[in-house]
Amino acid sequence: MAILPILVAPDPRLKTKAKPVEAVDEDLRRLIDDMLETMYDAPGIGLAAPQVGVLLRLLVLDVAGKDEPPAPMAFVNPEIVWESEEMSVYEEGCLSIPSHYAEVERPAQVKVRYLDRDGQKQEVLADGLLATCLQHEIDHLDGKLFIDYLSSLKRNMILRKLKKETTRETA
Ligand code: GNR
Ligand code: NI
Repeated sequence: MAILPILVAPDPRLKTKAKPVEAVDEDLRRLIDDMLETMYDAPGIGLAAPQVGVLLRLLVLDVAGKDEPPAPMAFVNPEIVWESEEMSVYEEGCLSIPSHYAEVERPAQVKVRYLDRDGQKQEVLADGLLATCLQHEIDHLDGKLFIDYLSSLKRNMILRKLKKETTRETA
């Protein structure tokens, strides 16, 4: 297992549409395990492959509460096949946008079709934090970040700050 470096915006790889996974094999399962270890270490409740520089349609998450046992999940080639008309608002953060948080409105429920880590077809009807997190992660696979839902004024303010911090670190 390994902890992978997480890309921070603005990085062009975070704006790129990821390609479907072609085979759920041992190499992919190793990547899934490394992504889970990276997510728990961060710590975060979700992580999409493009955030670690791998442009594949793959994400991991664990939305179990503090007092619950860990519930790691992996979604390969996930697709939203239904979304509710009802919307819900969550305060979102992103490991690729450190220290910035904002309320985002999304469908309250979604049905997602995907392959699990054994390559088996699965479907989940998600609500609550799982629905929000799945949509946030699937957005990453399409090169979309939660700041893309904010006004351009707020988005550019955040991006300017992140850029400044990155320049300082590499100076
Ligand atoms: O750790 C995370 N928390 C979070 C909180 C609200 C909505 C979405 C998320 S996902 C985020 C980790 C991350 O950046 N995943 O891409
Ligand atoms: Ni994110």
